[in-house]
Amino acid sequence: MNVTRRGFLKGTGATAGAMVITSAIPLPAWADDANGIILTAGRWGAMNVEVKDGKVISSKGALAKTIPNSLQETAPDQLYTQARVKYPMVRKSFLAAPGKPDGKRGSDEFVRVSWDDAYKLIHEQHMRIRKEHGPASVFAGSYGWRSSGVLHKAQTLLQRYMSLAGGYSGHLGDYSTGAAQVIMPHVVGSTEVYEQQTTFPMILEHSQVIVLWGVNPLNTLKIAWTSTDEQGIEFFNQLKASGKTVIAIDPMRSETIEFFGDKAQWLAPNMGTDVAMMLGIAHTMVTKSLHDKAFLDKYTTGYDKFEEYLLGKSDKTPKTAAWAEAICGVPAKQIELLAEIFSKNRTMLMGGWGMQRQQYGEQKHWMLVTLAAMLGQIGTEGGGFGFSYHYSNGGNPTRSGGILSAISSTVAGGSSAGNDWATSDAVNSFPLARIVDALEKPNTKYQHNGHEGTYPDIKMIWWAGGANFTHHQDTNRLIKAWQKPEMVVVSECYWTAAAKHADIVLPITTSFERNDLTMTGDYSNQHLVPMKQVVAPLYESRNDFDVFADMSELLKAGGRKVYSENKEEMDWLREFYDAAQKGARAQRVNMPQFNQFWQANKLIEMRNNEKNDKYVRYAEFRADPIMNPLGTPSGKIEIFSKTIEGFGYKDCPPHPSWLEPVEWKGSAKEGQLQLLTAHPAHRLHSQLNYAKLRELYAIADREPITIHPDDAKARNIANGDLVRAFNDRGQVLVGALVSDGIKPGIVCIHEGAWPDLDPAAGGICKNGGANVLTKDIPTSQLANGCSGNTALVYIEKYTGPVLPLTAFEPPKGESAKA
Ligand SMILES: Nc1nc2c(c(=O)[nH]1)N[C@H]1C(S)=C(S)[C@@H](COP(=O)(O)OP(=O)(O)OC[C@H]3O[C@@H](n4cnc5c(=O)[nH]c(N)nc54)[C@H](O)[C@@H]3O)O[C@H]1N2
Ligand SMILES: Nc1nc2c(c(=O)[nH]1)N[C@H]1C(S)=C(S)[C@@H](COP(=O)(O)OP(=O)(O)OC[C@H]3O[C@@H](n4cnc5c(=O)[nH]c(N)nc54)[C@H](O)[C@@H]3O)O[C@H]1N2
Ligand SMILES: [Mo]
Repeated sequence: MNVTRRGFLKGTGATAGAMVITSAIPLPAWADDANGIILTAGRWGAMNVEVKDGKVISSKGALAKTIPNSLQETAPDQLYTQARVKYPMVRKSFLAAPGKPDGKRGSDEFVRVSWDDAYKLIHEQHMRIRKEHGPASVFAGSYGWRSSGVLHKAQTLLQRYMSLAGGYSGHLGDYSTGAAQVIMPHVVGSTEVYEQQTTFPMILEHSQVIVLWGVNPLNTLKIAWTSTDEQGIEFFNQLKASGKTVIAIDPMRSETIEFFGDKAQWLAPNMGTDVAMMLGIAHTMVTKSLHDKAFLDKYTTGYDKFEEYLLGKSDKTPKTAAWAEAICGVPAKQIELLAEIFSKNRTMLMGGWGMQRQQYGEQKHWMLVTLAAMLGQIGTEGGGFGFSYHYSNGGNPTRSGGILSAISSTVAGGSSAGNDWATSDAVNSFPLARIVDALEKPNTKYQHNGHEGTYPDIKMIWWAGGANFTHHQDTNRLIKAWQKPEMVVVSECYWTAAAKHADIVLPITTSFERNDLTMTGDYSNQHLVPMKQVVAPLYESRNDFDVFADMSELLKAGGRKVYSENKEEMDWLREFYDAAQKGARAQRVNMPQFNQFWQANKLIEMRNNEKNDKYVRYAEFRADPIMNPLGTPSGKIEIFSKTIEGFGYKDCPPHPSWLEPVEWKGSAKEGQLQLLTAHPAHRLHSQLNYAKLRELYAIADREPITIHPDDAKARNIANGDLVRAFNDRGQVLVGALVSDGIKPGIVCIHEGAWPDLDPAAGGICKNGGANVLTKDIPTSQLANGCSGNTALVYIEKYTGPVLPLTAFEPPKGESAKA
């Protein structure tokens, strides 16, 4: 099959010949159609996509692996689901009276319009709003896991357009590590969460005890921000075979703990009580003199003040193992044993992020670093702590070779390059997870990391590449606040709840309908993968790049040229590739010429670097803390932070402390359970919720809720029952998964099910969207992170009317002709 002959590249800007797939391409063993295999990639890795007669039949991972990755099989679903947005659509009453909020977002019908009419409508309202209210009233901080790629970067492309238009309001931080990424620079001088870790080979060679503290790598390593290099899950598989001691601390028996089986010890603390548990371990260490005083003296500051708290000298409460047991529910004997095991072995504490996505989340990672400092193994081979082993294959060594550059949020050179356009970036940025707070309280002051900020008065929102109706806490509060702006535009491939709550929805291509490039492994940069277009854009979908380039033309004649820097898709890719090739050459790694690479339909694997293979985080600091100080004010690990003390935040004291969250076991009323919203195995957040994979996990056609048998029995709930989970923020319909794999008193609904609220049935979410129940509060004033794991709920057997699922159905008016 000669793909170009189908002519589907027409108008995408791809150069002729770019997509010629010849039979000379070496094929993976599973393929039987020599002409139809196209290499591309997603967050979930490099994929071979099988095309027949212009239609995608299947997709499979392109890298060898031991453990299959379910997400790689979803290409046909991604393209052909009924949930695709097919045409530009406008909310009926918005079309009748643009720019006048009427409280109907989410309940109105949609009307199909032409692309030109959609552009014109957006442009006119955008210009009016900008003129009346200034650039800060335009929110373009659009967050989310848009598809992989260095060109088709939805947010960046949106911001590039908004910069040309004169600036916008943006965001600070993210939902992932909101708390940790702000506290860690105060403690160790870097964010830690997005950094290369002591490598997997070093762990396998040197570590004796590996602690999985709230980490579920078998799930979370299925994806990476760039594209997974797939080495992380292989590492955990090797770790399992190694016979090393693995201890997993998690309120739920996660997929990872299941995977390790009897090769790991599972300890289940109550949710959100890890700081108490760690304090119990620390206290035991001090009383048994197991802590490394020399390390604490040489490499840390403020331990003495922390020890006063630990021993109860400052607050009359010694943080003994028995004290900890009463809070975390792990027996004191086990806590004491952990102190012995950790301190007498080379121990690596791997910390996940779910536990910092909670009120006072900052304390978790601070305390874990403090514990590691007391163990004195930071900077040793295989010892210390690591906060990115479960993410983007953080322990895979960095390769030698080329790294792709990417499109930026401002046009090259800006005004200095001779165009008279402002290249203003964000004019006001506020902590991302506070967006509903900002909508509710425009022009109000807030605290963030020692600074005072002021929320903008948001009148226009353009969201591209994120699913904020799934990702944000307290959906009902969000729905209300979302009625306020004068215009909401959503660029989407699918009819997500966010799209259904917009005024204007623009149909965007999936990554299979355009050309791009990606590296694999956020730290390793192991492969460079062509993300080839696989099929023609479906329906009237367009690339984000083209949408914003077109919109730029409306800003000013010639604007498309300025936006695109006069380069189309393949020109950009060639440029990014050439930059990588140049970088590779500097490291004496050869990469083929772009044309040759693109024709070959093959990825490039970068060369191993022996030095990087042996990378040990903090080794240089350990070797010489004077010459290699940390980026903290003292240059040392700060167990007490004078900077944070100076902020005077009651919700973030100057040393790691146990603080009781507003909603947790200790504050639960009779019948209330704690809600865990872990990340899902067969989705990336909300992405792929519509896919066939859903059959692997859905119960009674709903998102499952994991319930301990004791909690189920007390409520007369059986496995497979429909369950109503509720609190004063909302209610959801879920399917009961009764299992002893969760601590009693806790239930889990994985984040990411598409909200499907039914106004006719009391607003119940028919698809089990976890965030209908969660609390929208900041972790603290320090970081203002997301607290999606802070919530109490009631559950009961559902006995109401049958409520068919509508989550994946397009809204009313979708198929109407323009
Ligand atoms: N309760 C609770 N809530 C949570 C979490 C939790 O643990 N608990 N986790 C939080 C975390 S860590 C995160 S990162 C967030 C995730 O939140 P998001 O990143 O917003 O979630 P995704 O479902 O990945 O949404 C990505 C969206 O981009 C769309 N998209 C994909 N490609 C393109 C493209 O090329 N162009 C455009 N325009 N759109 C595209 C997809 O269709 C999808 O709707 O959720 C957060 N929310
Ligand atoms: N398959 C898949 N992979 C993903 C994602 C996805 O949605 N699907 N999301 C990606 C993104 S954006 C991110 S940010 C990362 C998320 O990575 P994480 O934030 O680490 O993932 P979570 O599932 O929220 O939490 C990890 C584990 O912590 C446990 N946990 C939760 N609360 C507590 C607690 O209070 N104490 C203890 N000890 N454990 C607790 C959970 O039960 C879970 O097993 O994953 C990435 N990888
Ligand atoms: Mo995340």
